[in-house]
Amino acid sequence: MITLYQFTISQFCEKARWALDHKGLIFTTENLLPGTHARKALKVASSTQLPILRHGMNYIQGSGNIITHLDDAFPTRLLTPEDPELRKEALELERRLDKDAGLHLRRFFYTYMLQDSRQLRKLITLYGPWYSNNFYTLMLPTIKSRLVRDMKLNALEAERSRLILNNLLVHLDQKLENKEYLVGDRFTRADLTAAALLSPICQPPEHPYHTENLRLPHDLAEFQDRLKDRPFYHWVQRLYQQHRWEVKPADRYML
Ligand SMILES: N[C@@H](CCC(=O)N[C@@H](CS)C(=O)NCC(=O)O)C(=O)O
Repeated sequence: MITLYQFTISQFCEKARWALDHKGLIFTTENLLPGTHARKALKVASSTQLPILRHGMNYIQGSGNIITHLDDAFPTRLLTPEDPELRKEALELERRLDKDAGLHLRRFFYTYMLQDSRQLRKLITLYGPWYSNNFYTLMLPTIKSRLVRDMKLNALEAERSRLILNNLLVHLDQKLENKEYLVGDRFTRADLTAAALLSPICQPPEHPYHTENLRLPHDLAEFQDRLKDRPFYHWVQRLYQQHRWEVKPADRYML
């Protein structure tokens, strides 16, 4: 039995979820809400961060650890290259992506999402429990100040994060100039990580929670518009089209 403890809209949870789907595994999800998630997480793991995967009696925390665990436990459709050089390259790139496309995109993204309380509430309650909308209407001011504190959301940090993200995007554009995939010649955890972590700004229609329907606040929408012709942007859309649902629901196997 496999369960993913997640926030539906988290990019790191999308990374873990995609890895589970890539393996063709049938799993259940437990959708937690930011704020109330901490108690649940600390019961089974050492910190409050999601995603956390429950596999039988084991709990694995962190999207990268989850991919490694899945490749060890289900060694078909490997996401980690077997060749030692390619494996090293994929893991190094994943580490950079986790930071630059994960933490920095998130900081930049939420700094601007805070400008639009309605969309912010819509985003964090997406597919949440029935009471989430009312709960967050009351809790939004508290949640906002926690987001600001935990993610260091302010204009200066957001600008620094935007520059770091831009460097990464230039690096990806260059890497993808004459290549289909980031490492070697097949889909690996580096590609999955890049596409999942960039999904908030690329909004691919194949995202399982249809985040493409979310209206971005003005500044963020303008930033997105400027990216739409870039090679990395098209590449993320293509990866979602070709690889996000490669194993069809009917062909999955249950444990
Ligand atoms: N390195 C971690 C990052 C996970 C992470 O940052 N999770 C965020 C959501 S995107 C989280 O759980 N934040 C709430 C908290 O830390 O309590 C991973 O790869 O899974």
